[in-house]
Amino acid sequence: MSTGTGPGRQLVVAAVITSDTAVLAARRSYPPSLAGKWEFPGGKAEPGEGPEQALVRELAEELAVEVELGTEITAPAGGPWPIDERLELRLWWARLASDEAPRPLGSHDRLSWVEPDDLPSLDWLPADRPMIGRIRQLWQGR
Ligand code: 9L3
Ligand code: MG
Repeated sequence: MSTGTGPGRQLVVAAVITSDTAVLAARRSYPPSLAGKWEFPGGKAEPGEGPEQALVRELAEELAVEVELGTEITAPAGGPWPIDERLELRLWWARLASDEAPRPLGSHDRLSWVEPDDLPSLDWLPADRPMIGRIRQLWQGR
């Protein structure tokens, strides 16, 4: 199988961090093939680590924030979002646990709070762009 999701793919976790009016987008600074593209921040789960535990760790490492996770945002098919032949992604809503503003610690060169209606105008990673429609839909129904 060359597309889709399923056993054998490594898990990547990411968050849609929300304020009252916007969501946090992050522009990648590496690797060169992905630099300059916007994403929902996160990264690979490590062996033995639960997905939500991995996500809290990644956000602390990348953005120096503590978050409270909300519900998972699943793909239209109901499961993880496909990235490529080797990776699949699980996505959660999240809120900042304190007033401390996120700071890019190396994985990103820009952070931006974006109103959901403006999300389509950013230059997204191909894997993340399909998530935008679902996020806007859920945001409208919240
Ligand atoms: N990825 C795609 N969308 C995202 C994230 C956080 C990650 N929202 C892809 C980019 C990399 C891989 O997953 O190919 C691993 O991500 P990272 O550990 O380099 O952040
Ligand atoms: Mg990352």
